[in-house]
Amino acid sequence: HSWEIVQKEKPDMIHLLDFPYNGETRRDKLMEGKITDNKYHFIRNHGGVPEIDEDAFELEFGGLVNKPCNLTMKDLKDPNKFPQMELTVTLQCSGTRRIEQIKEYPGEGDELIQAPWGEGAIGTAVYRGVSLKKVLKIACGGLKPEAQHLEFIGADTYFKKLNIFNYAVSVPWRKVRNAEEVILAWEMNGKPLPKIHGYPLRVVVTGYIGARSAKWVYKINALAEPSMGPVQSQEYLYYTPQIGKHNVKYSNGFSIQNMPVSSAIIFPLDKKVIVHAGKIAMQGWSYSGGGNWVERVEVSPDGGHTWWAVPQEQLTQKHYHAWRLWQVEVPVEAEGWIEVCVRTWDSSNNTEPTFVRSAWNWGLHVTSSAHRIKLYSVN
Ligand code: MTE
Ligand code: MO
Repeated sequence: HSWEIVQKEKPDMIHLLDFPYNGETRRDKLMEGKITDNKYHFIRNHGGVPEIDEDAFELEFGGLVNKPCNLTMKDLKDPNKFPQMELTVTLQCSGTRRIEQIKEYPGEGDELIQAPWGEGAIGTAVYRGVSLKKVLKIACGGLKPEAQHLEFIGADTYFKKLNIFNYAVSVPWRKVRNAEEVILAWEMNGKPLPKIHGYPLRVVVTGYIGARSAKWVYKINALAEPSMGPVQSQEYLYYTPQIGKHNVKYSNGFSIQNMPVSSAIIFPLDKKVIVHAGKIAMQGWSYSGGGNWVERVEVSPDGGHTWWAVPQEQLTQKHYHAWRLWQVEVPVEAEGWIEVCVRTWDSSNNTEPTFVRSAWNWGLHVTSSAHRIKLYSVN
């Protein structure tokens, strides 16, 4: 079913897996503009695409809320009940650029859970919906004092170790409470949320790994502890470097929530021959989550010995919740094989580890190291 939807609505993706469907954005479409067209926005699924009738649909609130309740889409979309908001948000899968870690050392899992993502598991859209904080306040009368986490349950199911689970994740309550940066969205770039992106309703959690932005959300629980669902408790863990197949234990990893600063060179492509007159043109993206934004992008023509800042006017606008696309011409004298790289600095002065081996982890998540490619320079 999901493959049929993809063929009809998103035939031009870089298809990674047919089922569960996973697809990456084409390089040219990644660089087309700050907003990624719905037709090309990456897709990450753990199971199938549920068929939901919007008119019959109800979002259920339970657990440690003061007043458990159900809301229809009509309730949620009624501006007299809940004020609406729009946010431009970059969603990045924590598996972005995983392929570099796989090439370095093998890691956890089979293809089914660990798609071999390149640089295209990231995209930016304008989401319209309501602030989850406001809905909890208005419809549920707030949360009980012992509530610390909010669990989002999706209508899709997937298999793990012979059991069947609904997709379920959680975020700390303070992430929702402290700012209106978690939304229940029904519109993506001015159009109804596409089926494969969560129709009729999804959560959009700014600054967090894509996994927390639950699609097809039909149930929200306030909890004292993080969700016990396997996606929250057993996946998206950042393991210590000593962890491998022989000794993996969930307790040796911490849960990845905020997305760190990262970047990618999109053009030129790796291993290309470039004929030039002293300068090589480059393009790419830079993003930082965790309440940070991209301040500066630097490129290196010599494997990271010298760095050139990309002039601010060659980056798209500075943005709290979204990436910045950039283009630059970097001076190159050398001929033959060269290594060019990019690194980004964010608003907390964080930057990226130098080598992919510094970022390697058994779960193959957050490949945040400086992105390096090799080019054959003909000057
Ligand atoms: N929500 C549900 N219900 N099921 C899923 O498999 N995948 C998550 C998240 N929300 C997922 C989900 C992951 S890992 C990512 S990266 C984002 O959705 C991707 O969102 P997109 O497919 O709209 O790009
Ligand atoms: Mo993801």
